[in-house]
Amino acid sequence: MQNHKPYYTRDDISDLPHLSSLPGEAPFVRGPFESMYRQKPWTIRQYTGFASAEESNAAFKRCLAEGGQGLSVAFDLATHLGFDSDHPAAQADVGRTGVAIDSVEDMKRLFAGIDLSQVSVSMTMNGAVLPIMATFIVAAEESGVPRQQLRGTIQNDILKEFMVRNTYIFEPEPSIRISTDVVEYLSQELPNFNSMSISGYHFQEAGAEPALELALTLANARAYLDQIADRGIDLDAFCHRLSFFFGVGMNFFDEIAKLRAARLLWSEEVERRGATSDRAKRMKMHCQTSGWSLTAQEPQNNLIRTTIEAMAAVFGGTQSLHTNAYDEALSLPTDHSARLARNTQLILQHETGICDVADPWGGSYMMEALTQAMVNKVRGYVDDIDAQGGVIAAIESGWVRDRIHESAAQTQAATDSGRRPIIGVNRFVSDEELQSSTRQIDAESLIGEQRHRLQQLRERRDDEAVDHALAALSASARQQQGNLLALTVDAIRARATLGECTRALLLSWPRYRALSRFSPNAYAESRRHDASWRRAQRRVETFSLNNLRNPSILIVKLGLDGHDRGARVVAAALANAGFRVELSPLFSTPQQVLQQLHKTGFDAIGISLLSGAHLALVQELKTALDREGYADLPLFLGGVIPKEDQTRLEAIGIQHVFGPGTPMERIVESILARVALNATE
Ligand code: SCA
Ligand code: 5AD
Repeated sequence: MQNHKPYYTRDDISDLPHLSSLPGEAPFVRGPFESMYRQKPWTIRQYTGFASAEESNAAFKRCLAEGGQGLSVAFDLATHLGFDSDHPAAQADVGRTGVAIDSVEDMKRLFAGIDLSQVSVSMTMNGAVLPIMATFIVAAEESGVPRQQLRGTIQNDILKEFMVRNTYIFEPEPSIRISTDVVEYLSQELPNFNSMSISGYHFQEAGAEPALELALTLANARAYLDQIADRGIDLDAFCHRLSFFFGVGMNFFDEIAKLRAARLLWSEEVERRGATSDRAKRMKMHCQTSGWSLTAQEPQNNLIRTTIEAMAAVFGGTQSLHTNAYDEALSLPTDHSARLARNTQLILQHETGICDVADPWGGSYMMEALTQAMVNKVRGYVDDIDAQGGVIAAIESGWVRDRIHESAAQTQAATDSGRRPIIGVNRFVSDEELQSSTRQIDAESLIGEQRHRLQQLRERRDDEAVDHALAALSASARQQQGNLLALTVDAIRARATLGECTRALLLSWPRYRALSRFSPNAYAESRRHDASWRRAQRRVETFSLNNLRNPSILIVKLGLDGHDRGARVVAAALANAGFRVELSPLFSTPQQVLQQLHKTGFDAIGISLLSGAHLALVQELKTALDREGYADLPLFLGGVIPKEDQTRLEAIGIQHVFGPGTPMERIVESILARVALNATE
């Protein structure tokens, strides 16, 4: 998979222009700072958030007490999509993948007892960036911290939401206005706050290989720079508040090369646009080890994978790092697994001497050659995007989603065929079941609590002031005037909720709906000659000959979970095996699933869920199916499902749960066997 030479020599680096630069010097291949980790090691910043503001606050404090150096907030999906916790569409997802925030009161409880003038806070928020940034600003204001002292980062990278992450609310055009309003407001009001964290991580999680990840990140960054320049913001004064975010997977050498190449390409880009200061040209980045590389089988192996990935991030010169917990292929981290994940970084910082030397790989024949190869490959992708008219055109044409989907499907095919070894999954598999406990979220009492708090907020506030502020927000959207973040801060200060601020904008800008698609050839190209895949295909063929039709399956994404890499790869594999496959739109309700069933019958339904909301959502769908006469329709489930939930899911009516790492032939054969049973009855 990694295309490396057996060894490298002086000839491989003889004409590389970047070789003579030092750490802290343009083009910053060797790191953004001269002293690097000797002066300040990277920030240990663990992504954390679940259930209520209080529970997450306790986790933040534990995190800081145990050696964490910055905070990084994970919000739940309801918050991401602009729903208050009492909204009917959000019920199954409240508090599951992050903390539920409805108002400034929740935000104040989230940071109670934490000094925001001292700790920098990153917030992964894109779709609902206006109300979340506003609640943070007002919470700090009311706790007495001046805006100038607030340090942190808001992700505010909406383009990649349309490409992969899927937590958008509005269509691309208004969404870009929102993100640029946020940049403009923060550049004036919160000079120490990074107003965008332009993300490659999510491309990697969705399946992109490192060069594609970097190319898409830079393409998005260029689109943002165009917007920022249009507002007349001076790049020299501002660029250092654009931050980057990359995933680091198991391609050890290439990942280091990617981070070095990223700095070089960014420095060139900013310089090309006329900026001259080093501060503007030096790229700063956060990294996260790869969630996709973690396995549900023998989860403790993930500690080892994460350590290796963390080392690549540090050798690459990251400024901030999240190390995944070993149980993340099963559920959110427990206190114990979160502690081990953090200790991975503490051990690297304190026990290894890694912080003593800046860019220890500098000058290596191999690393310098790989860095240049990465630069060249990325430039090639960026040229492809430019040739299509830029990144927005490439999103609209489906080019981006198709490239990532192909890359994901090829990786899955390489894993299933064994060409890409994964210990405990396709090599050296162990039968031993290692039980590890998982974090449980008591969503029912959380929703009750949030409902109660929302009621209290609405009773105590001045409704007229709220209506007035929300009307100003709607007007600004309609008339294309004013700064949306400034107006949202006013509304939030008057105690408008996150859902209300979102609704005020939805009056002018409808909710965006995307189509999900897959390509049947993406998976199987490289498996044509694999015996086990051919066998699965033959079984489907036999079914089709016997029944004079192909078996069929509807793959559905339920609730607010937008992670669709798995659903699309499974759809591609099943289609290639000979199934007739349809993929439901993201965020489908049971009602929409029934409509699809009424329109075209299916032999089975495959549900994909990574949000932890499986028990409630599967039950809801099953009840609807039974009511409408589909009680016999076999249901399958794939995703991040803790072992202890499997019996309950079977009792609801799930035939089989497929965890991460299940080979496609096993999925095909087990669905086919069940469908065949129905067909002969
Ligand atoms: C640092 N400094 C130095 C130095 N090292 N100065 C001189 N010499 C050195 N060696 C300075 C910096 O310039 C900066 O000052 C200050 O010290 C703080 O250091 P820093 O390097 O900027 O570190 P930090 O404050 O931690 O900021 C890191 C970064 C920021 C810039 C990358 O954006 C960040 O924290 N990002 C985190 C993003 C995040 O957590 N994302 C989670 C996504 P100045 O500021 O004055 O320059 S999780 C996700 O999305 C995945 C899951 C999902 O939901 O999909
Ligand atoms: N807390 C901790 N880690 C999380 N992740 C996602 N949500 C949370 C959370 N609330 C991590 C997982 C996942 C990646 C996207 O981020 O590792 O794979």
